[in-house]
Amino acid sequence: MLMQKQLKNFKFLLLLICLIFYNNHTLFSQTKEKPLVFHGGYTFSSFKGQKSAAIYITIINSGEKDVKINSISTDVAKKAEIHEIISEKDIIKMKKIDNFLVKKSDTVFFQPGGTHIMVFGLEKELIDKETFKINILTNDSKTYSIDILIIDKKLR
Ligand SMILES: [Cu+2]
Repeated sequence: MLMQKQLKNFKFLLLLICLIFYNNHTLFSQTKEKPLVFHGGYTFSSFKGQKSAAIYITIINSGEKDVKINSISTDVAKKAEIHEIISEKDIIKMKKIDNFLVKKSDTVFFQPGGTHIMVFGLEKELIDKETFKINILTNDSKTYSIDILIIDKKLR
Protein backbone atom coordinates (compact mmCIF):
# COMPACT_ATOMS: atom_id res chain seq x y z
CA MET A 1 0.00 0.00 0.00
CA LEU A 2 2.72 2.44 1.02
CA MET A 3 4.79 1.36 -1.97
CA GLN A 4 1.93 2.13 -4.31
CA LYS A 5 1.46 5.59 -2.88
CA GLN A 6 5.17 6.28 -3.16
CA LEU A 7 5.12 5.13 -6.75
CA LYS A 8 2.21 7.42 -7.47
CA ASN A 9 4.05 10.34 -5.93
CA PHE A 10 7.13 9.47 -7.89
CA LYS A 11 5.20 9.36 -11.15
CA PHE A 12 3.64 12.71 -10.34
CA LEU A 13 7.04 14.19 -9.60
CA LEU A 14 8.39 12.81 -12.85
CA LEU A 15 5.51 14.35 -14.77
CA LEU A 16 6.12 17.68 -13.07
CA ILE A 17 9.81 17.62 -13.96
CA CYS A 18 8.98 16.76 -17.56
CA LEU A 19 6.52 19.63 -17.75
CA ILE A 20 9.03 22.11 -16.38
CA PHE A 21 11.67 20.95 -18.83
CA TYR A 22 9.24 21.02 -21.70
CA ASN A 23 8.17 24.57 -20.92
CA ASN A 24 11.75 25.75 -20.54
CA HIS A 25 12.61 24.12 -23.79
CA THR A 26 9.81 25.79 -25.73
CA LEU A 27 10.60 29.15 -24.16
CA PHE A 28 14.22 28.74 -25.07
CA SER A 29 13.59 27.57 -28.61
CA GLN A 30 11.15 30.41 -29.20
CA THR A 31 13.76 33.02 -28.40
CA LYS A 32 16.21 31.05 -30.52
CA GLU A 33 13.74 30.89 -33.35
CA LYS A 34 12.89 34.60 -33.42
CA PRO A 35 15.80 36.70 -32.25
CA LEU A 36 14.21 40.11 -32.72
CA VAL A 37 11.89 41.71 -30.19
CA PHE A 38 9.83 44.70 -31.34
CA HIS A 39 8.57 46.94 -28.58
CA GLY A 40 6.47 50.07 -28.24
CA GLY A 41 5.71 50.73 -31.92
CA TYR A 42 3.71 53.92 -32.51
CA THR A 43 2.80 56.55 -35.05
CA PHE A 44 0.65 59.71 -35.00
CA SER A 45 -2.90 60.05 -36.26
CA SER A 46 -3.14 61.35 -39.83
CA PHE A 47 -4.55 64.52 -41.37
CA LYS A 48 -7.13 64.27 -44.11
CA GLY A 49 -5.35 63.51 -47.37
CA GLN A 50 -2.06 62.58 -45.69
CA LYS A 51 -0.15 60.10 -47.85
CA SER A 52 2.80 59.08 -45.69
CA ALA A 53 3.59 58.51 -42.01
CA ALA A 54 6.60 57.75 -39.82
CA ILE A 55 6.57 54.86 -37.34
CA TYR A 56 8.78 54.74 -34.25
CA ILE A 57 9.74 51.55 -32.44
CA THR A 58 12.40 49.84 -30.34
CA ILE A 59 14.11 46.75 -31.75
CA ILE A 60 16.07 44.34 -29.55
CA ASN A 61 18.22 41.57 -31.00
CA SER A 62 18.25 38.88 -28.31
CA GLY A 63 19.93 36.37 -30.62
CA GLU A 64 23.47 35.18 -31.21
CA LYS A 65 23.72 36.58 -34.72
CA ASP A 66 23.35 39.91 -36.49
CA VAL A 67 19.98 40.17 -38.23
CA LYS A 68 19.09 42.19 -41.30
CA ILE A 69 15.63 43.53 -42.01
CA ASN A 70 14.89 42.63 -45.62
CA SER A 71 11.42 44.03 -46.12
CA ILE A 72 8.48 45.66 -44.39
CA SER A 73 4.83 45.69 -45.43
CA THR A 74 1.59 46.93 -43.92
CA ASP A 75 -2.09 46.75 -44.76
CA VAL A 76 -2.59 50.50 -44.22
CA ALA A 77 -0.17 51.65 -46.93
CA LYS A 78 1.27 50.62 -50.29
CA LYS A 79 4.92 50.71 -49.30
CA ALA A 80 7.13 50.75 -46.20
CA GLU A 81 10.86 51.39 -45.83
CA ILE A 82 13.43 52.29 -43.21
CA HIS A 83 14.79 55.85 -43.33
CA GLU A 84 17.62 57.60 -41.62
CA ILE A 85 17.90 61.36 -41.31
CA ILE A 86 20.99 63.00 -42.73
CA SER A 87 21.98 66.62 -43.12
CA GLU A 88 23.53 67.64 -46.41
CA LYS A 89 24.70 71.26 -46.73
CA ASP A 90 22.37 72.28 -43.89
CA ILE A 91 19.42 70.56 -45.52
CA ILE A 92 17.80 67.78 -43.53
CA LYS A 93 17.02 64.81 -45.74
CA MET A 94 15.61 61.34 -45.34
CA LYS A 95 17.58 58.50 -46.85
CA LYS A 96 16.37 54.95 -47.38
CA ILE A 97 18.36 52.20 -45.67
CA ASP A 98 18.28 48.83 -47.42
CA ASN A 99 18.79 45.69 -45.32
CA PHE A 100 18.89 47.52 -42.00
CA LEU A 101 21.28 45.70 -39.65
CA VAL A 102 20.43 44.92 -36.02
CA LYS A 103 23.65 43.67 -34.44
CA LYS A 104 23.54 40.75 -32.02
CA SER A 105 22.70 41.77 -28.43
CA ASP A 106 22.01 45.31 -29.64
CA THR A 107 18.98 47.53 -29.06
CA VAL A 108 18.05 50.20 -31.61
CA PHE A 109 15.63 53.03 -31.03
CA PHE A 110 13.63 54.47 -33.91
CA GLN A 111 12.61 57.88 -32.58
CA PRO A 112 11.32 61.23 -33.90
CA GLY A 113 14.24 63.12 -35.45
CA GLY A 114 16.11 59.88 -36.16
CA THR A 115 15.77 56.56 -37.90
CA HIS A 116 12.17 55.56 -38.56
CA ILE A 117 9.92 53.31 -40.61
CA MET A 118 8.21 55.33 -43.34
CA VAL A 119 4.98 54.20 -44.95
CA PHE A 120 3.92 55.61 -48.32
CA GLY A 121 0.59 55.63 -50.08
CA LEU A 122 -1.57 55.60 -46.97
CA GLU A 123 -4.81 53.85 -47.80
CA LYS A 124 -6.55 54.39 -44.46
CA GLU A 125 -6.92 57.28 -42.10
CA LEU A 126 -4.82 56.69 -38.98
CA ILE A 127 -7.17 57.24 -36.05
CA ASP A 128 -6.11 58.02 -32.49
CA LYS A 129 -5.99 54.95 -30.15
CA GLU A 130 -6.45 52.44 -32.99
CA THR A 131 -3.75 49.95 -34.00
CA PHE A 132 -2.58 48.43 -37.25
CA LYS A 133 -0.04 45.78 -38.17
CA ILE A 134 3.28 45.92 -39.92
CA ASN A 135 4.97 42.74 -41.16
CA ILE A 136 8.72 42.42 -41.12
CA LEU A 137 10.80 39.86 -42.98
CA THR A 138 14.41 39.26 -41.91
CA ASN A 139 17.38 37.67 -43.66
CA ASP A 140 17.06 34.52 -41.50
CA SER A 141 13.61 33.95 -43.11
CA LYS A 142 11.67 34.92 -40.00
CA THR A 143 8.53 37.01 -40.15
CA TYR A 144 7.23 39.30 -37.47
CA SER A 145 3.76 40.77 -37.22
CA ILE A 146 3.85 43.87 -35.04
CA ASP A 147 1.10 46.06 -33.63
CA ILE A 148 1.53 49.80 -34.12
CA LEU A 149 -0.40 52.11 -31.81
CA ILE A 150 -1.76 55.36 -33.22
CA ILE A 151 -1.31 58.38 -30.95
CA ASP A 152 -3.15 61.71 -31.28
CA LYS A 153 -1.18 64.01 -33.60
CA LYS A 154 -1.71 66.89 -31.15
CA LEU A 155 0.78 65.10 -28.86
CA ARG A 156 3.49 65.20 -31.51
CU1 LIG B 1 11.09 59.01 -43.82
